Amino acid sequence: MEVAISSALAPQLFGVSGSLSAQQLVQIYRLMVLSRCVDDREILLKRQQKVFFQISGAGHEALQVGAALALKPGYDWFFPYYRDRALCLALGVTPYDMFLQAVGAATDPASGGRQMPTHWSSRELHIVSTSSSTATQLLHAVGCAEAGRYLSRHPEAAEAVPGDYREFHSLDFHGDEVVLACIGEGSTSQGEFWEAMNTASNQKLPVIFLVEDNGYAISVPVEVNTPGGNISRIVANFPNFHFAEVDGTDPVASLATFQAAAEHCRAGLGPAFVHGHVVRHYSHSFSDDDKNYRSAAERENDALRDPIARMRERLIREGILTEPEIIELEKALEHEAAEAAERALLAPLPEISTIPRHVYSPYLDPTSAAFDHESPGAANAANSASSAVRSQRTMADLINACLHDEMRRDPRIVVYGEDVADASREQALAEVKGKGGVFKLTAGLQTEFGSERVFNSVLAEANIVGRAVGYAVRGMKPVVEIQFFDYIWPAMHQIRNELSVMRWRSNGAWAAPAVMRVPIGGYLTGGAVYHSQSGESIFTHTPGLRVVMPSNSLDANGLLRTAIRCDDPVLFLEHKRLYREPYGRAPYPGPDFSIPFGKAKIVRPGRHITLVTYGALVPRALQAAHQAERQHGIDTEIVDLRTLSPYDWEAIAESVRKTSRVIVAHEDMISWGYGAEIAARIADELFDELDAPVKRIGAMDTFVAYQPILEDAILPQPQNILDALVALKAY
Ligand SMILES: Cc1ncc(C[n+]2csc(CCOP(=O)(O)OP(=O)(O)O)c2C)c(N)n1
Ligand SMILES: [Mg+2]
Repeated sequence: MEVAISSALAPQLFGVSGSLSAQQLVQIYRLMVLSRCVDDREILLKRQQKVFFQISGAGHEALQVGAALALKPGYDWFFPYYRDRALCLALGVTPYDMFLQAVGAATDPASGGRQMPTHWSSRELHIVSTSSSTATQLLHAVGCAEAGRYLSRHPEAAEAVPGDYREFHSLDFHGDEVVLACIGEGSTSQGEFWEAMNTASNQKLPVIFLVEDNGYAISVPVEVNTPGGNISRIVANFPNFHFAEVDGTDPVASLATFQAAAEHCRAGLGPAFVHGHVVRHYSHSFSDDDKNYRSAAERENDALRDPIARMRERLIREGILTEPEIIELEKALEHEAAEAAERALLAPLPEISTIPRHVYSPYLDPTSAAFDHESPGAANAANSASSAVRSQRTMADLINACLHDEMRRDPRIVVYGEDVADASREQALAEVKGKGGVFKLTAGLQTEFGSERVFNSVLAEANIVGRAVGYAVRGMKPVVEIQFFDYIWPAMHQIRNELSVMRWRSNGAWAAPAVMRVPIGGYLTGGAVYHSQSGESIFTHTPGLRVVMPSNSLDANGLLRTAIRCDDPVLFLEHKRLYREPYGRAPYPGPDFSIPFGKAKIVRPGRHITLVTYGALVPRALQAAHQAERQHGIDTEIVDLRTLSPYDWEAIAESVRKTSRVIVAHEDMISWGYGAEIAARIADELFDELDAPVKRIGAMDTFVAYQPILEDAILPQPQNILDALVALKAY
């Protein structure tokens, strides 16, 4: 059979192409057996309680070795899942590397002891860090393929630029690179599988989707997850795909299948779907016993399809190796695995002091002076009564202006989301004004920067954020929009388990510094349950994510610039009610105006009470403070936090030391809200400074209702703030 083989091992062992030689077949067998030996040794270590988790690739080896040998590590890109031991071995991960992860060593190259074994990662080999979540990685693969295509068309975007995140992300790309994304058959039930297939198909992306079908998802058989029991039949109508179904216990057939799939992708014809039938030779994991849910006959049948036993027989049958030679080879591999395990058990363990390392970028600190370009000229002009009313720009204007400025400056930025383009059908732009977002925040971006950089996504929030992870790990800067905060939840899995933890879990090897712009909040009169939600504390509770919430035009402009130029993922919350309010308008501050994160602003100095707040409560607090002064002689100091994670503890503490009385006010529900953390910390660290209890103001513990009299009662109003100021002053 004619197959071309290329991999880390290929040049010296296989030559460039030609039929498989005896030596090549032995090398394939070697990789398969080595994978099994590493699994078996790891199982032994688990029994001895020297490692803490085990999940094996046994039964999947032939399919995976076939995939690896058809692709190029360090050139193509890989998004594996936890069963892909033989794949990773064949790509160049060593047994020693694998055991380092199993023991949780400091020198574990995949995660430094942070992730379970078989959660692969290698920058050098282009294996992007994977989580335990099933199917999330497929969307990363799609974003990665999009980024590769973009970079090959715009090589200037790959150039490093000093002074921002681009300095720390070297970009490499190849015009014909392929992305491999692997998944079990049970996990194809996840929405993210379908979302990834959708975009790869529509955009003809060079992604090979590999479904490793072992017939079970833990204890759940394939027919429960897949109607009719065969995923190939269900996906068959996706356009632009190359489809293949293969006996994944046969490495030679598997290799040929991947070779053809890769050719389709490299030629730019679209994605490929390889459905490999394999067996799960052991139970799901060490913690599972399949005797509890599989019949003896079924298990015996699977055992007969063990790819290693089959390949062994084939080598003997074809006269390539004798039985004694096979026994000798297997012994040598067993010894190799045992020796690697022994060495790994002696490896140094991680220092406790290293735990916080790589939660955020160690290269670029968005709280630093490097981001402090809050030009006093611009700020003063904004506050000055003499500035022309016409030059006063809304928050919506200045966010849009910042996006224009930054896209001009940085060719790595792409902007996408639902309805963000001016018009997907470009020909319409000759006669129409363009949509540019439901709030018009992205208006004109597609017209200026083209449809490759500004485009409508599919209507699927996990798709938006998952692809952003893929773009960002390649060093691009996706600035995506989630249309309403109320609909961020389908993306929550990607935000929490992928985007925010990518850097920490890979011990700094990978990062996903994307920006998510999200309109948030109520006070809309009729916004109701699904267009008024807050919930920022759910995100400030996620390590690795920066959370920003400006209250006025200038802050929005300067903070968005910092969000885009920094090296961490940022959730940028834009209050819908403030987009076009007369409050907080300002002249355009120029293309380099930026505000560091974690720097609060005293929007009203005062002596009697500190009011810590942010977002839409800033203008409401100002109104209440004005009345408190006029009617009751209470002098309130208002601290606008501007960024919620990190937040400016020093500014809060300094103000509380001065006033000895404090209220924390926010629009979100009061219980378990953002104010709970701030109030607790004040009570803890500033107890001696206080003359009264720490008070909180927030919404009622319900969703926001449609009928305006209900909405008014649910959300905190200036009158509630005024009442609290008066009560606290009297305490
Ligand atoms: C989102 C998510 N839900 C549930 C789990 C728990 N879980 C881990 S593996 C697994 C079964 C996966 O089956 P399949 O996709 O067929 O892959 P296989 O393990 O058989 O190779 C489940 C339910 C998870 N890791 N992630
Ligand atoms: Mg399965």
